[in-house]
Amino acid sequence: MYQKLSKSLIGAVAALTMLGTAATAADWRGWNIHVDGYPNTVAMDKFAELLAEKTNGEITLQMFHGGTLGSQLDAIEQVRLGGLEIGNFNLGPIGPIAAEANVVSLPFIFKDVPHMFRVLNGEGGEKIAEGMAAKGLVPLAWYDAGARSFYNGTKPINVPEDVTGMKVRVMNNDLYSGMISELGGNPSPMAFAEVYQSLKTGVVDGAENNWPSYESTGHFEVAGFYSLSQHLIIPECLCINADVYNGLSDDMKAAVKEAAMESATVQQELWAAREMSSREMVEKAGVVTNEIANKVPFQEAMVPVYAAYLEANPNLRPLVELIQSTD
Ligand code: GTR
Repeated sequence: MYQKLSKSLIGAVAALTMLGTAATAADWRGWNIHVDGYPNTVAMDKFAELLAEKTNGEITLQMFHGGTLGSQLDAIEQVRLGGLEIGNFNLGPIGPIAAEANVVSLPFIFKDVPHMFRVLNGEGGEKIAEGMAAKGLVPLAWYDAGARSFYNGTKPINVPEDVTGMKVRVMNNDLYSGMISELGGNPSPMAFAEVYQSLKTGVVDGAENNWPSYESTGHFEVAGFYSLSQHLIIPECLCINADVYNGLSDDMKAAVKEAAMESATVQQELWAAREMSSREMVEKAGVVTNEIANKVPFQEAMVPVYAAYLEANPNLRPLVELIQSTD
């Protein structure tokens, strides 16, 4: 009898302990739009691995790649509301939610990618992060997404007039629609997953993206002229739901942040290599690339886009000026 009781007691204690673990441990779910082998996909898997390691298994993350959990716009909402904990997002579609983050979507605001990272790693990055956190999204680390350029199926673009009358897919953000309109084109905001079919069937004439996405989506197969306008250099975030992050102990916060920073290092290294290999791959497949000798007319055409942003957000003029005056 005594033995029986003690056995069941041990069992009960064990069950309680397990329950205790289950209550403190967290199983997170993460969203990513990209395919297997893409730098962001590899880096997000690395993040999941490091997270488990650095939290001694207290936090685990299941990654859902390829946009299987929905479009980027939906996923951003999900992470803000807590339906998902983690996402790798481009700051483009976050801009309409957090005006500070929208500053990176002003065409030609960054001179190049190193300039963007200098801004992000300084006061500008803090301001952007604060704006995002206030809307429920905490950026844990920044990913590289290179520069975006125009592509289409009919001709190289050399001057703004070449865009006139062209229907161009953009991400959901009024600044991008304004950008295309100012060049005389017709903007068509659309989810990433729909672009291939739209280019193929002529619903749009062109789009814009970086080398790796142009290649990984197969857009190069149906829009073979890539013109190096490099009009947008938009960072991406490894973002977490603000309540989830703020609810963590300081130790856990540090572990999560560390895992994110290390995954960003992995991403940035893979990114540099993939930009080159993607370009090489599509050019071998027959893509015609052209440099744009004079980007000034494109930049000048963007004056009304800046004016609209500053009119809507007069308080963010110092942020724009801070970026412009950062070396
Ligand atoms: C890619 C980016 C994606 C998505 C996509 C798009 O470069 O990594 O997150 O924003 O562009 O054009 O929708």
